[in-house]
Amino acid sequence: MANLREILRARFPEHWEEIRQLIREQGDTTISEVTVRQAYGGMRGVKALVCNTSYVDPDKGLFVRGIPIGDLTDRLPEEILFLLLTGELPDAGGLSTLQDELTMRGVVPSYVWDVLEAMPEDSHPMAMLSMAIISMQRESVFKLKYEAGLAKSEFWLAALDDGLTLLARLPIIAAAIFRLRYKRGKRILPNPNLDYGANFANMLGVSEGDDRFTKLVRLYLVLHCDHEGGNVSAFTSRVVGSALSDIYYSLSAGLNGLAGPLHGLANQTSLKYIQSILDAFGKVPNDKELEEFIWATLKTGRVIPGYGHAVLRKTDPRFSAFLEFGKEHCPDDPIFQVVDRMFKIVPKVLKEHGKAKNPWPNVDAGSGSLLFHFGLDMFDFYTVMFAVSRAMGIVSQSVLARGLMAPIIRPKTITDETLRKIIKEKTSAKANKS
Ligand code: AMX
Repeated sequence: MANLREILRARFPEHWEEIRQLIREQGDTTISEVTVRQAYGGMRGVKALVCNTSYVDPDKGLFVRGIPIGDLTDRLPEEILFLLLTGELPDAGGLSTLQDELTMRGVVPSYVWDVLEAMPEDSHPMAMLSMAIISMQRESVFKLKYEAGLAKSEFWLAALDDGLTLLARLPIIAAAIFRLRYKRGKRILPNPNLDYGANFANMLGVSEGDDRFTKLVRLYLVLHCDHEGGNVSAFTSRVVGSALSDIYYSLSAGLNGLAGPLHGLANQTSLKYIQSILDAFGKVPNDKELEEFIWATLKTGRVIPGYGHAVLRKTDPRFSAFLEFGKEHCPDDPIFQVVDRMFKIVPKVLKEHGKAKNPWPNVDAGSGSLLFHFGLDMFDFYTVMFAVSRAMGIVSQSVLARGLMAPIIRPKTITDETLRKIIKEKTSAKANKS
């Protein structure tokens, strides 16, 4: 039986030695250069960090440990977590051991409910989630053991302990936020006989007994699990974790970034936009009407939510998976029909508009419409769903960073003045050469 900890314990020293050797032999080899545009442009495309949990191919989308995300859509979220951490899918024994461990750790301390209940009624659910996570920091095993003099080679084990506890608690906390924030009644207790995704679906208390909703929640958790290490949430968590702040601090920080409109909030904005289309026309608009609506949005200087991406240059396969799900399970839903029609119209308009480097849909273009169909009708909550899934990637990246002794992250910044000086020196050196 492949056990998570045994695999990691065997792998880390070997992997660490490989990295050390590479640094010894090739440490000065250049892998990326930075242009002026990149220095001012959010470091887009600068290859300056290694992330092994996943990779985003601009044309093919997300690969989790080398497997295209489209080939993982029938897997359970727990299998994906195992894959993210170890690089391999679990066998039946490895899966059930992990599931048992998550069930065992899935107990939320009562003070978390006190914290959430004390928050103002109009708090954003993402602020509530972040607050719940940070309130539990006092329980960090990493922090306790570090203070007691934990050996560096054992950092990952304590990080994994914290990570699994957090992951086990997150769906329970997220579902409770949904029920508390939107006055949906009492919390629903976790059911130890259900898998991670089914349990989350059940605790939300919508579409009860509808197998399609359970499938959607599992799919949602799988598709959002990770997206390399340079996106805002993963990168933020990574930077915070590199100071050896524990996973409670680093996950909470990363999720604060996920809450931004250009990142994880886009699924909420995207559905709001779709609803505004339905409101404007009182029906699903035809192609011509929709095209005019899209142009009108662009002319006011706004972006089309759910379209474009910093790395992707083709349709996001995660969007395709949701589209397929919608076509199978709710083809007659007007909101889903707008999603489908936008896919036909928006890329054409964005290409003509000529600004966005990627005119194709990202994951957020369709996910909200499906959640809405099954009764998750509070848009503000969608980023929390995203967060529960993305936490798997962030926790995995953090365990790997500790296992591979990642140092503190500290890139160099320069002033406008220094930058101009560098340009001047380069230009005159070039002129002298010719
Ligand atoms: N609609 C209209 N214009 C868009 C656009 C869109 N969907 N996407 C990009 N553009 C514009 C940009 O605003 C920018 O305009 P500017 O030069 O006037 O500032 C120009 O095209 C170039 O941008 P880019 O290099 O193509 O994109 P980026 O890497 O700077 O940003 C992203 C990427 C996702 C923030 C951007 O495409 C966007 O705002 N999309 C809409 C919001 C969204 O869907 N976000 C979700 C992303 C996925 C995620 O993290 N969940």
